[in-house]
Amino acid sequence: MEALIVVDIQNDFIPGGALAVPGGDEVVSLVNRLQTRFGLIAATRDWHPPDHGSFAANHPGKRAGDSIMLEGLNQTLWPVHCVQDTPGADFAPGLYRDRWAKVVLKGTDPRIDSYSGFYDNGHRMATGLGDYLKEEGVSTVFVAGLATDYCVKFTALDAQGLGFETYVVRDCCRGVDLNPGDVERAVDEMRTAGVGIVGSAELGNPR
Ligand code: VGL
Ligand code: ZN
Repeated sequence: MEALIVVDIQNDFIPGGALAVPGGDEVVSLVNRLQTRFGLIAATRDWHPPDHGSFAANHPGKRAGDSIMLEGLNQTLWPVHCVQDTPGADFAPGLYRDRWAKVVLKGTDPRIDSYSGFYDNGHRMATGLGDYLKEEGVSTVFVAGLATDYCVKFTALDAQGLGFETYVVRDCCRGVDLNPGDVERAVDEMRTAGVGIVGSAELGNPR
């Protein structure tokens, strides 16, 4: 059984948003089409409290792009984004959500970030997505969305680590590329871990 995981296609990650991913809006129509070929679709939603530790604004003297240690983990600092119950945390306009079986919220603990849809960055707490997919009989997952070099990458690596046969649908993702080459390196890292890198065109016809 196959499932699609739609990662963080939210207003703050598309152009005009607080943490805009270049071309992030382009994935909306691509992912809509991709969804038609899956019987089980889950989505992740970045969902931070205002006092989240990943926000540069919560660390006096720090700026977005700086790194700090947060509760023992290296943390890249970001602009304030995807704050719970704000428009930036809404899903992007036009994104089909009617067939989503599950939405997992992540990044809700102010003390730790969560790039993966399965675990926080310290692998301390599970979101429940892994157990859910296993209960549903899923053995293979496809990952698409934003951003290739953060939440897509860590979601795919955790899926692979949990024993799912894992693919990233590369043309249905866009990356931050904070440092040029980050997206390319993320793809290499995923491939090395055993994640398949595929294009939506090679996935065959919708069914
Ligand atoms: C993301 C940075 C911070 C993502 C989320 O969805 O890739 N990146 N929060
Ligand atoms: Zn975030």
